Amino acid sequence: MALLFFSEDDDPVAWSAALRARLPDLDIRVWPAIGSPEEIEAALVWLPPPGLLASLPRLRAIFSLGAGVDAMLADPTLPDLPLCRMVDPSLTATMAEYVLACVLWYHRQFDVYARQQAERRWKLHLPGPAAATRVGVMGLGVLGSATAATLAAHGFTVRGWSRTPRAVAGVECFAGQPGLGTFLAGADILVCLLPLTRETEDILNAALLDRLPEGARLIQVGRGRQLVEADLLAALDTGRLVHATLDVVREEPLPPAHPFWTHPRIRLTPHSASYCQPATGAATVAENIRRLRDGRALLHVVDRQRGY
Ligand code: NDP
Ligand code: OXD
Repeated sequence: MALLFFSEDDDPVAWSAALRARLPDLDIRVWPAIGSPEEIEAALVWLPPPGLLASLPRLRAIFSLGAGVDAMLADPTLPDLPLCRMVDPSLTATMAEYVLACVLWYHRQFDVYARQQAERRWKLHLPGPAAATRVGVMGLGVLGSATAATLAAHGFTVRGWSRTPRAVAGVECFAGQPGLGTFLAGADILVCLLPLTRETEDILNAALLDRLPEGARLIQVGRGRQLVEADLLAALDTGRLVHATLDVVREEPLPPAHPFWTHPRIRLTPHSASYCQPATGAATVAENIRRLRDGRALLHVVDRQRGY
């Protein structure tokens, strides 16, 4: 079986080595040297150009190098084949680590000290205990539930919100529209770990931000199109929000003239919150390739109706 590899962000050499260590006979074709398209039966991809997957006549399954598959689902030519997203311990651990780092940064008032330093002001703000900081995690899937559990283990008061009811040890869980208001009212720091779907596009808007406690902070690690950027700027101006950390934005890379670059209450990272190590990610992909060969059910298949 031949596997197409396409990614502008992931290292094809490291992925090929990690896959061959598990499947020595796997024929890996790294884009653009794909040989004959008729020989390719599976694809391991991140942000493939629209139309690429449709050009492979004998393709049987698509494996995403990322957890979120919104970009692939937006390609109208995407073949109607099983689409499997990435679920991997390194992706999960790095996301929990990133969000914990951001929450600690806010809890210990480092955003306040950064502003004070710019003003050459030396003033102590004693933080309360971690339990006094309430963190709300939107999305309690693979990444959200592990992140919420990591924050709770660190002593923060954590609540989570999902589409359907979920249970995470040490986390107060809310679901759907009926649970959203109470969830938001108790989130001093709001973390967005939702997939981008029809329902979650523009979800971080003025109406939602208004339901947060005065002076809340936002950590956006989901997808850029979930945030209404003008509403964020307005909420920062009025003080409804005091600071935002954005790992994802509507247009990536962020255009040079965008106001986020220089905003004193916004901190940016370049879509780097979490990443999948080939050494562990290849285990999931190799297992799915074995299943494909044997005709068994694949793991982590996306529900296209739901959009995630
Ligand atoms: P999962 O599919 O495992 O979990 C998604 C969660 O979101 C579920 O709890 C789901 O609810 C909830 N959800 C979906 N739609 C809604 C809705 N309309 N209302 C309320 N809750 C909703 O995804 P992952 O945890 O693996 O990944 C989440 C997202 O994180 C990815 O889709 C991607 O966009 C982003 N991501 C960002 C990265 C970065 O580096 N910035 C890296 C990796 C991922 P339910 O449990 O009821 O199904
Ligand atoms: C992902 C991402 O979805 O890196 O995995 O954004």
